[in-house]
Amino acid sequence: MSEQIIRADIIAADNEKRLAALKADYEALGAKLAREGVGIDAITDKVAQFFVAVPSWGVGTGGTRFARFPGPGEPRDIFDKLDDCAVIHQLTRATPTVSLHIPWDKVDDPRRLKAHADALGLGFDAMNSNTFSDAPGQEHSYKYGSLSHPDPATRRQAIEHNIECIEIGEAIGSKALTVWIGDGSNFPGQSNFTRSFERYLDAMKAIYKQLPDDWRIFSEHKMYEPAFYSTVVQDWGTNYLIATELGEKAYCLVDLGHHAPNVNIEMIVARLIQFRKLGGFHFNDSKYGDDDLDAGSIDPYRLFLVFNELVDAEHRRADDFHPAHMIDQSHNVTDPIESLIRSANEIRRAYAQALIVDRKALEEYQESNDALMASETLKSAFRTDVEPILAVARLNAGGAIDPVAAYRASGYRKAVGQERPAVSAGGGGIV
Ligand SMILES: [Mn+2]
Repeated sequence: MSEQIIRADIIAADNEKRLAALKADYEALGAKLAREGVGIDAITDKVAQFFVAVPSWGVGTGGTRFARFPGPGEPRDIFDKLDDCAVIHQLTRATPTVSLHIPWDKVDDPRRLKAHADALGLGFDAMNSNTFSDAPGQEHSYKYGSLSHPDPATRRQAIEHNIECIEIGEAIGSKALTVWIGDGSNFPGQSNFTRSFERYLDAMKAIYKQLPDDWRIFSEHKMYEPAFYSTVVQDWGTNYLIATELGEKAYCLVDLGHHAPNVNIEMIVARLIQFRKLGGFHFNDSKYGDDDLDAGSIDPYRLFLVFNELVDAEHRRADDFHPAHMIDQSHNVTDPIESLIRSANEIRRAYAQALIVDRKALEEYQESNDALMASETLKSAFRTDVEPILAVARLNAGGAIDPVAAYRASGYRKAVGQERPAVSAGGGGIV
């Protein structure tokens, strides 16, 4: 039995207030879905088995390029971060794993991380390396790049850091490494596109060689920022080339915020699935750039359309299809725990809506060129309020019917605000 941070009676009391209404709503939705030939309990079971990893850096207050406004009770170290992650999972039952960031989450002995996570009933998802900022005391600076840096010693240092991330990951049960680099240039002529990419590929091959057989490596593309003219791994095409060059354990990671506005991300997802190179996601939402807002908060339809591709792939049993689901967000004006609870729910909502799409009808409309009804088939699923399904999935697994309400009722933020004195560091930020 894992340690429960929020008292069970607080969750039970909040659930009790909402139970009768939920039962009625679930029954009504069940009747509606039954008329459409969909069994609600099967959907609820699938939703309950859908999980998404929380980023350790997401539980601290992030910031912008201009300022950071710390909130009360911010985690002081990775152990506090794991406690906050456990609260999210306890209430949502959707986030049993945490994705770590090295060196932000580095401790003297990784077995301490494992022991703390075990006690909380948490596991670890992909490890994230950091060669986009300089750690205190490191010999070579990443100001002008890391894995693609012109200086071989700087590249070597970046390679070794990634290998260290794998070693820490092995000690705590992780099975994947995510590599995102900030390498690029700010001005035309500053760097040679071809030589930079050659150096990057060579460095990634050196990391790949050290990857255990049962691990995967995810490369993450991003159009711009911190570099504003060119970026070495700037789009999914380059990312696909990387994954192909490296080998069968290499996959592409899609961060929803790392594309130009209006890019058809769901189509990128479909392409990567088709060619067996979709490694996973960093879920978040954005309006202008890499805004790192809560998943589904700006464009829930886009999130649904991404999940429509995932469920389509699941439905036709696509080859080598087992994407990692992770959140990557930065919270500037909300309580990070509340934002992550909301995102986990929104991600499950998109999944549930995609599950109730009438795929047979959709295919028939596609084959007969009935554009209106094909589009309407998706819209009809998207319009369905699946909240009762999400709430019952949480409730049956021991979570909260309304996780944000239960969290607020628990007074957790106030309590950790008293226990944890404000710190200036802590490794938040936008990645
Ligand atoms: Mn990301």
